[in-house]
Amino acid sequence: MTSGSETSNEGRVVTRREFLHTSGAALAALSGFERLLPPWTWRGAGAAFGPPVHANLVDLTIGNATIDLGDRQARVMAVNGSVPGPLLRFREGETVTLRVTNALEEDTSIHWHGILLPNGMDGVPEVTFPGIGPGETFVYEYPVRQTGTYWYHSHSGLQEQLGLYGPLIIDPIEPDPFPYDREYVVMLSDWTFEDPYDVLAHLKKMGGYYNFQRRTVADLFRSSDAGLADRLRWGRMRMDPTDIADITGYTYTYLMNGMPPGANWTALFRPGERVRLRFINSGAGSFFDVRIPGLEMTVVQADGQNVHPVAVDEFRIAIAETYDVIVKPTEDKAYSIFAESMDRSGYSRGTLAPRQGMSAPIPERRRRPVRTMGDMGMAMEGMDMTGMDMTGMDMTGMAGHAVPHGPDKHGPGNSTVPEATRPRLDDPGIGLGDDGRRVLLYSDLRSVAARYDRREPERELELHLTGNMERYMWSFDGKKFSEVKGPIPFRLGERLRVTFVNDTMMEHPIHLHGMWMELDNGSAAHNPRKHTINVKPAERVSFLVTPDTPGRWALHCHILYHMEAGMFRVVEVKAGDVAEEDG
Ligand SMILES: [Cu+2]
Repeated sequence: MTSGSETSNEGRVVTRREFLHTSGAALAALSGFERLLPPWTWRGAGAAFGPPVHANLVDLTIGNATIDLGDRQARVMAVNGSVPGPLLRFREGETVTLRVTNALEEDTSIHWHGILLPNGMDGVPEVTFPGIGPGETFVYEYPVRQTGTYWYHSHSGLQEQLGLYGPLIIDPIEPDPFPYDREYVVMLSDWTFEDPYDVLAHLKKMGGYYNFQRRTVADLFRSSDAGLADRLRWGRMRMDPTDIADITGYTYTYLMNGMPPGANWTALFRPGERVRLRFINSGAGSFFDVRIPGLEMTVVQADGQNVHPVAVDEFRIAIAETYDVIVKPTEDKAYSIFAESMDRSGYSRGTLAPRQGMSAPIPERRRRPVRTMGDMGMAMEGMDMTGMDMTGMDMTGMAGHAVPHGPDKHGPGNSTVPEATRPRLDDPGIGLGDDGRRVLLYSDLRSVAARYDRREPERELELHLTGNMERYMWSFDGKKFSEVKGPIPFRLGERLRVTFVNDTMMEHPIHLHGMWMELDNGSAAHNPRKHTINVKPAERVSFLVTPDTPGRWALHCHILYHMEAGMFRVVEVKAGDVAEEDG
């Protein structure tokens, strides 16, 4: 969805003046030396972003705009007039300057998601800088120390839900270790015509407000007494087994590069070419399951970091994650790029095609998944399964090593406590893995680069992900951000293991700013580096980290409404001894 702008013709160099013209009044000047890429890098994708901004001096303006979204007009907040905002391309090793002007009547900010940079450039209001006031310009400047697919977004209130996000790509000096002939960004997101603060108010009033997929009474009584026992257990947990996502297709329109499914965003290819698709989930409240029926996808990058190739039929992309895949369509026909929301209440869709105007069948949406005993952290041993309807039940990991939870000390901010928690790295996730498709697992991810810090952790830290769905309270260790006294201390240069324990029955994609989390998935020296780790219900998962940049960094759930509700902490990296953690 562009702000009524024309897209540039394929293969033609766009002059600065034309670029300004196409981007409308709310747009800032594109200054500096513009090094436009070869046309193949953006041909076909231009409909979403216009030409990429490949410069080390960039002006961005955040303002209100009205865009077409299917047959409706949407009032958005946009970067340079479009949603998503412009595709920024940097080169490894250069220092970039981004002048961000606020044309809104409220404060704003931009955070460069997954980018390692000096603390003051991270763009989180009240943590790393004061925010950008109306009419002000903030100048971000930082050296580019990494490569890969990333994104940027507002870190102020719920602005991200209104359209303040865009893709960011860093080209490596040495080419990536996998060949491809062309590439596209595929940015997935969600849009609601409701005011995001109304959405939050609805959720606070009733956690299941947008969940209309509840099992009917007939469903519940169809099976047996065991089914009834199951229902009573769920009732005690104050959660319905069909609560997969807080916010659903009831209010959301799912977008691909800013376009609703009917607009059919299209990426062109010539048969036989290898096409790199850079998937980014910039949704505020939606996980997507991505597949391209008829094509195998080879995952080559996760969170911007090269991984040993993994061939899959489908992958789940949590909020804020990125995955790069290579596909090789050989036939002269169209393929659907299908991104089904995790709760199956809707989808985002586009097409890979040899020519514009083509489409392929859109897959049927699958049955909604149902939360299981495993998600509740129920130990299965000794339970009488006789007469229980096991259909759709997830037994994955049941044989795995489960850790008894112990007493809950998290207070009213935590309404559920799993009996046992365990790693779920081999678990494809709810609703996946039982239909014969090869689905990407976290345990499949093996970093190409070997770990640079081989030390064993000298310190360990455990953080519980806690919540109360009914009251829409979300927190770490039972305390929302407004209730904690100080930051979590990290010592500069230490080797630290952090373990997340998910006490809730929802997935939480946890993002740590300013440093890589080395996901401990059994790949040892090749554990993948992640900026966002999706933690499944009743899961216990660890990462290792060597904090190398001083300052206060945000740690939070990337479900926008969970973060706003309080699932947010600050980590402070500084030299010297680590004080007792402030409980
Ligand atoms: Cu969350």
